[in-house]
Amino acid sequence: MTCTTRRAFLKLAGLCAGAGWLPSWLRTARAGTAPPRRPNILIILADDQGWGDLSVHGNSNLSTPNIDSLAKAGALLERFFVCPVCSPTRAEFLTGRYHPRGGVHSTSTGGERLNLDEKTIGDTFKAAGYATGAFGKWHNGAQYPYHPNARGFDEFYGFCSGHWGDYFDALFLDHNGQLLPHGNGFLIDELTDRALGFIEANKDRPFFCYVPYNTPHSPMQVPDRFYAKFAGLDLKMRNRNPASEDIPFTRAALAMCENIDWNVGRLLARLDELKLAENTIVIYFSDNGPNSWRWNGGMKGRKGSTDEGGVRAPFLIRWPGRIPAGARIPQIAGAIDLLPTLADLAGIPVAGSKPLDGITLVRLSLGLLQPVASSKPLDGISLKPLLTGAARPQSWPDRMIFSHWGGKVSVRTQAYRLDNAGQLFDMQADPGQDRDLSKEQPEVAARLSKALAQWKAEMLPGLKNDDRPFPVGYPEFPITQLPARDGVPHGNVKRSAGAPNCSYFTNWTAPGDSITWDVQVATAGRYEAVIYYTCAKADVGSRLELSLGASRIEAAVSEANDPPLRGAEHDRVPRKGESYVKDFKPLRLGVVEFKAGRGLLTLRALAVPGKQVMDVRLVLLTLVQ
Ligand SMILES: [Ca+2]
Repeated sequence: MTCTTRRAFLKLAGLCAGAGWLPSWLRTARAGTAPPRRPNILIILADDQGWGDLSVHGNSNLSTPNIDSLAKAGALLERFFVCPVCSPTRAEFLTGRYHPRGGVHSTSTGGERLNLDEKTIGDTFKAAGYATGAFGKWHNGAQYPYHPNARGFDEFYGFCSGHWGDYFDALFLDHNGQLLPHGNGFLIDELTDRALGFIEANKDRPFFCYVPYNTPHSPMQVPDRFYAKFAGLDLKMRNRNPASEDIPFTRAALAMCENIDWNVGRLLARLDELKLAENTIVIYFSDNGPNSWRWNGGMKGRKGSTDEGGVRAPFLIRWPGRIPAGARIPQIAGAIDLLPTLADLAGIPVAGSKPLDGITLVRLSLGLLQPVASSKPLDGISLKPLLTGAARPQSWPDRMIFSHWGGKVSVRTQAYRLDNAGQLFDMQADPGQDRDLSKEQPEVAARLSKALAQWKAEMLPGLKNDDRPFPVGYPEFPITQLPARDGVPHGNVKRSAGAPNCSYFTNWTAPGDSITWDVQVATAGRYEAVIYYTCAKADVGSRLELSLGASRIEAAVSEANDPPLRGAEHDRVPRKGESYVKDFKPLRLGVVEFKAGRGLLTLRALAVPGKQVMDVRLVLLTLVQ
């Protein structure tokens, strides 16, 4: 804001105050009293929980009273849309922008990363003076400055990958970049404990607490006391094609959802105990459709699909006294709307969102608000008028919300969905997408087809041409984790599972084999190099080398570490893509000097006396100077 503009608004504010027009809090602020504290924000995000996996939506197979209570005390958005899979939804929530704009094109091997020139909702609230914390599955980049600690979150506890291999005493969690040997108890309970600690520690200042749980995503693990009810349960409500349903999987998923509900109850109870409930906005939603065929309101599609069942998610929001209790909001909305909505509710101006209203401009002019650093144009809009009841339904714009994954795109309006194949569905008369109307309503189909083609042309070209290296070596964040997920195997080396996310490298049998990471060293200097490994006793004695450009360091494998695989003993149904895990131990290679710049960090063996060198979970590089 220029000085002239600021003076103009000060004058306006003075006139308004003189006319008694300003709200009472602003008048008291001008008289020297502090304005009311901004609302705290608590956002709980489930992973692979479908719209149908809540009792508030009519599923009598399970009971989710704590989550449901948010709708009783606040609002439920009946048509809330996210992406077909995890990382793009998180990117859209974080930025208020469609995920291709931020470079997210995959769920692993670096394609999940959110471009560094994007600003996040964490940046927005941190800049406005909030304490910010994230507790759970990040899934938008692991290496600093992709790490959540560089994306606006003061505290992070969880993991950055798309899934984790074992939820009990989980290995290798990340706390502000520090690698933790193992966690404590069932992961969702532990993440909640951490979030509770954050809330308590920041109870006297505004906080933004993001709790992205990683269930009911597979592997299907849940404590006995939640599973017992479902172990032999006769499911009353089934998928629209019952023959497609994997009943044991459904039972496990529902038990995991009840565990989430129990933890949501713990969070809400703590807000009550701390007398924060009245001034805390609580949101609950999920990141994509259900991860199996189970009851989902008769909708077509599941996780991975751009049809309604793949992208419609639960969305509940509570702010006592501000959002009318029991509101049901039929207007379509999406994850792209959360940044502008929450900023608007908290009175934080965001560049790129809708034009600022007069009150906000006055508050800016008085210095009561700090404008957030300029960000890029948003795709989402503020839902505040809908949530507070200020909007007249007839004046709300009929929007288009686009869903994309893997090159497939569909578009939703209030009345229709045009699917990836060009079929048109009346979503009010035919919510299950059974009857294509594209021939009967060609003008609607043509209008939506044109919009969809424009969206594709704007968003998708070049999206998969990902040439981003993995950054290493920032003095303010000296530890870089380079997991197997982000490496490339060569020769005989294989991944331990089809999904790279929590995999390790195995079958490293010959000196011609290697493992590489495409890295960008930000700071020239000395780095301590550590490999997390396992090695059978009979294979001890290999010699290996880590190199980058002309720099290299050698080490010998002198100690066996041969723990059993973990995970299967906790699986309620056999897993498919995810790797089991092991208690990998550190092998310290020593200190090596790297130049700044891009290169291939390479692990290779110099001598292999046994059957194989080792299994490798990750390389840890720490800038020591
Ligand atoms: Ca997910």
